[in-house]
Amino acid sequence: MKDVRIASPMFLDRSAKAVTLLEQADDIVITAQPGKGDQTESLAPIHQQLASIVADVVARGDRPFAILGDCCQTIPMMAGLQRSGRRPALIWLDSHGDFNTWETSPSGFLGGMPLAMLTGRGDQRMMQAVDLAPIADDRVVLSDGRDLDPGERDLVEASGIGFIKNLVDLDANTLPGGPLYVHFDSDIIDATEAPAFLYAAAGGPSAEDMRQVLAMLMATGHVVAVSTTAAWDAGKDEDGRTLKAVNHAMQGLQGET
Ligand SMILES: [Mn+2]
Repeated sequence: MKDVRIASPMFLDRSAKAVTLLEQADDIVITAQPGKGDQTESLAPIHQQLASIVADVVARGDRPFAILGDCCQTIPMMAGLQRSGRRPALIWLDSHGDFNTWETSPSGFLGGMPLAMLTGRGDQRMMQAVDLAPIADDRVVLSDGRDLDPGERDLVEASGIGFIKNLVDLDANTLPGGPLYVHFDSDIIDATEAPAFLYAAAGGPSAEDMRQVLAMLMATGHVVAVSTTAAWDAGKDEDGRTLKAVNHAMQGLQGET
């Protein structure tokens, strides 16, 4: 199994420069543009292209390694995996829970909702656009999720997802069995090391802690897909520290196959 890199340089319906900073020369680049309708509907062409590329990569026996502009793009990632017969558990590493619904979200920001959608909660139109069936709660682990909105926290606590508050407590013995899809939102890294995040949350693991946890996950030999969200404003990263911290953490993904 070799890694096949995919870059999806859109932050919802806008272009995401930070993704292009992590791109490599031979990446498969998502080129679809937003379509008609409200914001959720407009993302369908982008998500459909990403899902079909992921399905092709998996069908060839390779591992998709995607650089994403936003966390909603995990939905087409999972859809592509399902389409080619993979049913991985989802390991979601993020300072946020992304477990809001329209009812709990204080801001209405779509990027704060994909993990709820993936588990069958809230608006399911993004799931339906790529024919994705919801993932069972017990096949999902969230860490560290240190910045939850109040209604979102209630939803997480009432759910059956694994919630590991301290990232360094995540270890090979506590992971769900079988194949794993690891999603790493870069904004989990301590913002004192990476000051340009769009939605920074105080505290969190260092880039080096993150590198080690990602390396531990890769070393299980069970990882069938990887994604990273480039969650910073490239225009605000004047000294390049945010890119440097994210690149350091991502070294942990150069793992076993
Ligand atoms: Mn996220």
